[in-house]
Amino acid sequence: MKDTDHSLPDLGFSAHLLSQLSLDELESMRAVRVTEVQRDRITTLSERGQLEIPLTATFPAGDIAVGDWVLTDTAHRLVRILSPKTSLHRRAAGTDASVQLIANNVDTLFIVTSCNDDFNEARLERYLALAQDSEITPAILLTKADLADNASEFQSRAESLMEHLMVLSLNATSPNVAAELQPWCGPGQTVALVGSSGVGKTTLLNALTGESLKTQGIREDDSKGRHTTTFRAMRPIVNGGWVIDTPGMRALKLIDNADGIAAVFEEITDAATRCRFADCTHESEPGCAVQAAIASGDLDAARLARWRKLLREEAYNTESVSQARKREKQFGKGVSKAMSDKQKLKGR
Ligand SMILES: Nc1nc2c(ncn2[C@@H]2O[C@H](COP(=O)(O)OP(=O)(O)O)[C@@H](O)[C@H]2O)c(=O)[nH]1
Ligand SMILES: [Mg+2]
Repeated sequence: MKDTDHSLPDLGFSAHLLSQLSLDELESMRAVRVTEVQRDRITTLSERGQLEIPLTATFPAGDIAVGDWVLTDTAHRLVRILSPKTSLHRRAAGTDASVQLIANNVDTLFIVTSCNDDFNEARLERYLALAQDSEITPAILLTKADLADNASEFQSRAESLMEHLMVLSLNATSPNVAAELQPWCGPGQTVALVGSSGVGKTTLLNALTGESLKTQGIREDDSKGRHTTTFRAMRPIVNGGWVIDTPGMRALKLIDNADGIAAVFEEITDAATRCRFADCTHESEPGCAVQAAIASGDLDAARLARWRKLLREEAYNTESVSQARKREKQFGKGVSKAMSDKQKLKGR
């Protein structure tokens, strides 16, 4: 990354972050933005340029996300992580029931899919719920519109996934693409790219940053371990703003996103308020407004099925993470009790 000067507003510093600093901190500390998180250190950027800060046990890598703002003291030590305005996180992949931070302080989530078999309503709804829940503006980027003869069909299918949803059909390889995305970029703005392998994320990233990272076809975040060495990083956009690439976001498991799901499926949540029974399951109860909407063609049965599935999944993920946390806590208590018993024995 170039070591150019960036003002705090250009870096995305906002009132939300400023309000977290005391007068003392304002005078003696520096707020810096995290552009890369490695296992043992973070790379940050401030008005004074780039700075690498070693991580310590107090601030392990798992607690800091790309896009975070942190406070540093005069010796460039990490003092505090400022509470982010928005936070993208998911349930970690695999059986390990933990939460994984993806990126913080993102303003717009570019959900990238292509006008081909990659297009999958259920997956897009999942990303939309994630964005809604984090209060990040979502925009769907439909790449490879140049290769499809039915791009407008994909466009309208995408638009039907949520009220007032911004959908852009584009050719990610065209020289105009950065200009087309400009409305969401600009000084102080942070965008993140999510989507499956092969949909054009690296191509878009290169267009936005003017860099030329290698495009990878479909192998980049293959679950079979053929990972490339790409890591999450925040990069400057040519005409201002920042873009965060999120490699390895293929298996997206939602957690604590019930509100986001309700917002994406607003027409179902709305209809449900008109059901005769408050605990209506929308299966076969009399007076079910959701089933009535399906019968009248106002609601798509497939969409209802996807809503149910997503809700079930989300509940399962949220529950297993909270169970795991409880177990960890109990284990922790057991350990500290054993320790204090030991101390008592020693003291005798
Ligand atoms: N024709 C065309 N090719 C595209 C488009 N977007 C991506 N590609 C090509 O698709 C392949 C995968 O792109 P890449 O950016 O590596 O996808 P990523 O895995 O999401 O990072 C590359 O060969 C790109 O040139 C598009 O809109 N139109
Ligand atoms: Mg890529």
